[in-house]
Amino acid sequence: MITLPQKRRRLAQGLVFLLVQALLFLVSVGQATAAKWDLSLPSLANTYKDDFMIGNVMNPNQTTDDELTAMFKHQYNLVTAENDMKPQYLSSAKGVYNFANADTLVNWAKAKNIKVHGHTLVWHSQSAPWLTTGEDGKPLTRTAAKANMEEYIHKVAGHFKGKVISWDVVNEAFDGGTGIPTDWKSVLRKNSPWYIAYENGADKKKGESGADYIYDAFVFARLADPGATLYYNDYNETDAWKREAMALMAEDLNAQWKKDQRNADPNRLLVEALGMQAHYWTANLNVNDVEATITRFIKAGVKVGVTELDIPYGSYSKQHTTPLTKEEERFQARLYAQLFKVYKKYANSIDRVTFWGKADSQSWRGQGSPVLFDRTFAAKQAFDAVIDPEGFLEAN
Ligand code: 9MR
Repeated sequence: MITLPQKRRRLAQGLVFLLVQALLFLVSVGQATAAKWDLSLPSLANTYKDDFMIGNVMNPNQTTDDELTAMFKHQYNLVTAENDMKPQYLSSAKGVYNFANADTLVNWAKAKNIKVHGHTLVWHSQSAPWLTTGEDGKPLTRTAAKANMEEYIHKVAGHFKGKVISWDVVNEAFDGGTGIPTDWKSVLRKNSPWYIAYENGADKKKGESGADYIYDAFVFARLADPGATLYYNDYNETDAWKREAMALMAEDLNAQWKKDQRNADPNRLLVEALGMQAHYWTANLNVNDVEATITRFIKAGVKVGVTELDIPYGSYSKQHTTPLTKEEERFQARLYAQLFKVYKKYANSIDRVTFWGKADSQSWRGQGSPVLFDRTFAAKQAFDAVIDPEGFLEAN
């Protein structure tokens, strides 16, 4: 027979037990998910200091995060604004410029001695209509669009002069190619508002076309900031047609620049580097295609940049949505190791390798767990693979 005080005591003991269990559970969950950067890891930037710069993206609101900043400084020596230097954010209307957010990022980088890559001056996407389109919604004429472009690039590249080391002058101008092109202009994105405006008033007899906006953009960027290395940047750059189109374009525009009276330095190219965005998938990344692209670009006489690297698990049509198993992580890591072996081989021609995301939880393709650090900011096998590609491939 249990007495009432005994019952109360047992109830109290039971409650204490439950409380302790709940606390232990919360602590273990907290430990498992508390995201924390490990500053004792080897440094990516340091590992590759004799090969190329190592970069990643930042957003201005992340610059007040001291832990993140310490990690960034430890791992990277170059930063790209993930969004805030895109035309849409810098100029919403003619004559209106807002540099506040971009400046926050650039000043943060300067204080930390991290170099800045500018992304991007001329793009069909994320750009205010005033540049290319009239208030009536109709395309501007070639002459009007050119004047707006000159004004925009003069203003923006002028503002960041001496503060960025390089610019993606034109981003993603190609679209829809299949076979290997012999004329790069034939595979341009014809529905880009820039292409459409430049086509409006083009004198076909003189050989003018919508494609001319690309040359103008590079010339305006060179004149506005002669200190910046000028890039053309695109994705799916390992597709045979696009690789060829990008290389042909660089060769053609550089030949045109040689004869241009505005060219003050005949030894300097206009399109100095081709950016491989490197948004890959584990299911179909073929490292031989990556090497073929790098060698084609080198043959075109330019430098190469790996500008937005990530490798989500799966493929575009079959996306992965759960955290990776150890085996999936290993598969992904092996691809990172193979890529970096190739990058090291061509290090003389590669300026930089920039990752597009610091941790899986902060990536625009986060579902596929695409980058080197997981959702708790712990280093994945991919990190080890990048630090020591040969060693990783041997052991795995
Ligand atoms: O990572 C960027 C994401 O935050 C933006 O929402 C998106 C909007 O277009 O742009 C992403 O960055 C893109 C980059 O500027 C150009 N190459 C492709 C990248 C992914 O779309």
